[in-house]
Amino acid sequence: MPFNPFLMPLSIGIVGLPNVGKSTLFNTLTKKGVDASNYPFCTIDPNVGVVKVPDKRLDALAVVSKPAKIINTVIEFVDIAGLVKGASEGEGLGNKFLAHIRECDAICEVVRAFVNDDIIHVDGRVDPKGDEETIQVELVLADLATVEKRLEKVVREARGGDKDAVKLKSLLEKCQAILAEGNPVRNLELSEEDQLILKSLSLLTAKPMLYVLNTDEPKTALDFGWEGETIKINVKLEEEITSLPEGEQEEYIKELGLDQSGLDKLIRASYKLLGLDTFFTTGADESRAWTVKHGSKAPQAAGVIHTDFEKGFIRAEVIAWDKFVEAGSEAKARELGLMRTEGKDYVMKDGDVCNFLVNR
Ligand SMILES: Nc1nc2c(ncn2[C@@H]2O[C@H](COP(=O)(O)OP(=O)(O)O)[C@@H](O)[C@H]2O)c(=O)[nH]1
Ligand SMILES: [Mg+2]
Repeated sequence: MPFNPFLMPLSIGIVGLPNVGKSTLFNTLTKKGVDASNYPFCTIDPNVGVVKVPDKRLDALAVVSKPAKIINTVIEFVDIAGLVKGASEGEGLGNKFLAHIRECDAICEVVRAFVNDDIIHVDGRVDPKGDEETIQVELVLADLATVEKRLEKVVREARGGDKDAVKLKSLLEKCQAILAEGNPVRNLELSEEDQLILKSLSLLTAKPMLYVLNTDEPKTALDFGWEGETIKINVKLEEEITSLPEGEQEEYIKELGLDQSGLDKLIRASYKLLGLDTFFTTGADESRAWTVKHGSKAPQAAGVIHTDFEKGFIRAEVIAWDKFVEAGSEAKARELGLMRTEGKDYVMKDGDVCNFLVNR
C-alpha cells in the first residue's frame, strides 16, 4: 500500500498533566473543523479531531485557478487525557493513556505557564519545565519497560545466531542505555536501517515531539528556565478568537498585533514535525494540497491521489507553485515553457504543482 494520508491522516497526540489546557486547545482546534464530505475518513470519536492545515501557497493557487473547491491537507489531533506521575506504573489510567500515545505519529505536549489560583495544578505550582520533566520520566520509564521485555526475548534468539535478532538486540541495548540516563530514544543517532527497526518498536520517546507553552502572560519559556524550543500559545485567547464569526477572526488577530493565530502556527508546526511534503493539483474543479513523505518519487505522489495511478504512471508535468502563480494561468505557464516533464524517477519537491499522465 502506498502511503496515503487521504485514507488515514497522520495523528498528533495532545498530552500533558491535568488542568494545563489540553481539552480547551483540542476543542478550539476542532472548531476549525473540516467539511466532512471532502474527508471520508472523518472519525466520530469525540477525542479525535481532523484539522485543516492552513497553506498560503494553496490560497495563492486558488486565486489563479478560481476553483469550485479548495481542499487543504489535514492532520488529526487526539485529546489524550490524564497523564500523571506514576502513569508508567499504571497510576491514573496510566497504561491505557500510554497505549493511546503509542498509536499517534507525533506528540504535542501542553505545559502550563498561566497562573490562576482557581484552577488547580496537580503539583501545586506553575512550573512548565518541571511539568515537562515529570512527563518525560513517565514516557522514558514506559519505554524502558518495553525495551527490557523485548530484550529478554531477543537475547535468546541472538544467541542462536539469528541475524535479525542480533541487529535488534544491539539496537535495543542502545535504547536501554539512553533511556537509563533518562533521555528519549529520539536523541540517538541511528543508521537508516536502525531507524526502520526502531519504528516497528513504537517507542513513545522515539516519536517527534513539540511543546506548547500555554500562557496568558508576556513571559517567555526562558523566563521559566526553558531553553529548548516551544510554541507559545494563549489557549484561552485562541478559544475566544475561534468563537467569533469567521469573517471577524482575521481582524481581531490583527487588532491584537499578531500575524497569525496561534492555532495556525501550531498546526503548521505539527505538520512540519511529521516530516511531510506538500504538492498541489489545481484547476477549475478544485485546488488541492496533497501530502507525501519527504523524498517520495512522482509515481508515489500520483498514488496518493488514486491508488491505481502509481501503477499507471506515465509522466508528470511539474512546476513550482510560485512560478505557476507568477505566470498567472496554466496556459501561460505552458506558453512560457515553465511546465517541466518529469519521469518516474523524479523526486517530488515541497510546493510542486503537478499534472499526472496515467494509463487507466
Ligand atoms: N487563565 C487561563 N485558563 C486556562 C487557559 N487554558 C485553559 N484554562 C482553564 O483551565 C481549566 C482546565 O483546562 P482544560 O483544557 O480542561 O485542561 P486539561 O485538563 O489539560 O484538558 C479550564 O477551566 C480552562 O478554562 C489559559 O490559557 N489561561
Ligand atoms: Mg482534558
